[in-house]
Amino acid sequence: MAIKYLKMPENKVVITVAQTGALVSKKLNPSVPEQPDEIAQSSYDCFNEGAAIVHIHARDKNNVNSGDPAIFNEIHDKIRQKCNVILQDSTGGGANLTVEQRTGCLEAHPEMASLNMGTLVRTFGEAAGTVWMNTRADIEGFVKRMNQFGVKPEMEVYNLAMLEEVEILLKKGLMKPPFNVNLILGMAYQGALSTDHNLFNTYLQYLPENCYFNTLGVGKAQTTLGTLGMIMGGNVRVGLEDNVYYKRGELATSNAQLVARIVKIARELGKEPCTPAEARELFGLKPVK
Ligand code: KMH
Ligand code: ZN
Repeated sequence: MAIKYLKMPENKVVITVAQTGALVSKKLNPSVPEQPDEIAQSSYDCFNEGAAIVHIHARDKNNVNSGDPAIFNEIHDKIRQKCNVILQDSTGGGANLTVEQRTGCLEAHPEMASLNMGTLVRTFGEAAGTVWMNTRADIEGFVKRMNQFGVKPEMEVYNLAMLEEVEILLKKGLMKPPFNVNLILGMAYQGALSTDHNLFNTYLQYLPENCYFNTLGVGKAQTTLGTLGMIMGGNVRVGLEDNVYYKRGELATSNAQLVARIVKIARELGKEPCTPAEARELFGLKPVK
């Protein structure tokens, strides 16, 4: 089967860092940045190590997941005072947020936002058995709201059915190419495909035309599948949202440490991390000073 997706230039890779997430906290790893100042400092450190995009989740003062545009604005302003990294907000939110609240971040004008491509059931923990709604109508609603604010979606794909949902969405013509897809493996909490190399390869075979892809392996697959993804012409997402360890039994000391490791591997493969300006040009985002 011929591959259809867009490959990155052979000597380049875009690194995204997901620093905070909705599920991890300082209890799991004291280095998880939760409040705006911490997120901004961590973003700057990651930018200095080679990250071009920061994926952002907001917490209120009690560290509860929030969709409040004021908090997203504060995070954006604090990051912008330090560097021009691409701002990508999460519309995934958290188990406590409604679909409506999850679009709050768009009012803070990020450059990109996550777009989750299907409904999933949480499998364990406090929210086990609850449904994370992303119906086809919700997805279209998210895209239309992103279009109002000039925000580019990154489509989050957890299983093969969601790749079909990508095809269905693209046929509606609501989004401009090139498209961005994040291929997720290993997120057992939300029933994603497991971190099997053959499953990853299957994702790649069904990835539509005009799509750049990110590899997001949860846990130790952040490094292994991330490396494979780069070899296959893709980009990589790392960070404490998806993996709190540096290696077995050893917590990562920071998000920047995880960025530094993937950049080191990229360079060994002959790839330089894209600057934010280079990534903006590739993905069709407006330049930012
Ligand atoms: N936690 C990741 C597996 C979102 O924030 O909208 C997916 C994610 C989605 O980051
Ligand atoms: Zn996220």
